[in-house]
Amino acid sequence: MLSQSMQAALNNQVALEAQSSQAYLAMASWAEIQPGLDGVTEFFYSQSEEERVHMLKLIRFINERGGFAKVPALEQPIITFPGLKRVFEEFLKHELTVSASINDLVHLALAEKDYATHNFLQWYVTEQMEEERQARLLNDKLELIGEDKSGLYLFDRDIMQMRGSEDGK
Ligand code: OFO
Repeated sequence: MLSQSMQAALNNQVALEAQSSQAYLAMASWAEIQPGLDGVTEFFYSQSEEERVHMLKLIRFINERGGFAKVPALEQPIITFPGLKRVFEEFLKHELTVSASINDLVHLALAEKDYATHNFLQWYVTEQMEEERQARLLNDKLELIGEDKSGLYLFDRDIMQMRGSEDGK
């Protein structure tokens, strides 16, 4: 059985994962109407789907442990960007926020001696390490490329191979 405080904290995480899904959906939609960003478009549609799965995993866990998962209201995320660099900066910023939130949850689980939740959260800890690594790498690549058009072409072509592992879904 989840404590009230753990249930509330997990429900906050549900909202954060939903917000991640919305944010990446908006990035996909923005990229889709830019010329030549097919790879980036698919990358963010796929990221958005992954975040929805992360949200669902939490919802199922909360309910299975005797709590009540609250489906959150949706906030409109950032929908337009001055350029690709900003998109990926926001991506990294968002992932760092999610990682910090997961860390707080792990801390709470240990403080409450809720080892079942602690065990459940390890999947998210691993996932966040991978997503942060990927977001940093993509930002570094864009930094190197700068305004070089052929570099951006290759970036867009190669990004699909950088999607998270399939078991990250
Ligand atoms: Fe939910 O995986 Fe990142 O945010």
